[in-house]
Amino acid sequence: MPKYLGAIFDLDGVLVDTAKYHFLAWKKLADQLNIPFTEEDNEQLKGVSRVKSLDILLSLGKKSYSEDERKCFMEKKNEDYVHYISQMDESEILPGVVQLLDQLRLQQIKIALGSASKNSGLILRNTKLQTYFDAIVDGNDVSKAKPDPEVFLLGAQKLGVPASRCMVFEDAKAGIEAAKQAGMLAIGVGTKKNLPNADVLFENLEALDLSVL
Ligand code: B16
Ligand code: MG
Repeated sequence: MPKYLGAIFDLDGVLVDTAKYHFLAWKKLADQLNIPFTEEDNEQLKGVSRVKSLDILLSLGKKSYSEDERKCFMEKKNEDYVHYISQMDESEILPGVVQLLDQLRLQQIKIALGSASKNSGLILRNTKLQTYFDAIVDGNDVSKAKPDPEVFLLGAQKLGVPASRCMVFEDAKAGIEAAKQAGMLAIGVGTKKNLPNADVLFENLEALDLSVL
């Protein structure tokens, strides 16, 4: 019997590289608000919710705004982001992803999405990845953002697999914390420097060897 019966995938940074589009959309807003914002600053926004991303951006500029203004900023940012992701296709799937999903299917391991994004549906449709997923949980389904484990626990529940038999593929520190708090195997996709707490680490999914898990 395989040790793991469920695999839960983060979206941005694991299956596709949408961080570049988030950056372009936040950068446009930052420029309008005269907030200096670099690609390095953008690292802090990876894996965290839209609301938290705006908090970080505004704190970089030491600015504060009313609730209505903040709502309007998030809507504008999302409009720009959706414009970019509307043009995505299969060519933007990261290396090794399809091979890994095929391998998991062959081994009858159930597959779920566990993303903070509220735009996961559009991305999965455009990249034609959605057919691989037995369950989808994203920012529209949860009330607590990563590092809270809610998104992954709900994923496991939807798959009908105990948390202890699930593995999570994540590229963000907050996501690794969430997976560990959920009692799942936290597989980091990235570097030791960015993901020091991952249980297992691979540079990218192409480098992943399922047999070592
Ligand atoms: P949206 P993930 C996260 O997706 C992104 O990494 C993060 O940068 C973004 O702020 C968050 O989704 C919310 O995205 O604005 O589309 O709802 O990495 O959890 O798949
Ligand atoms: Mg991510």
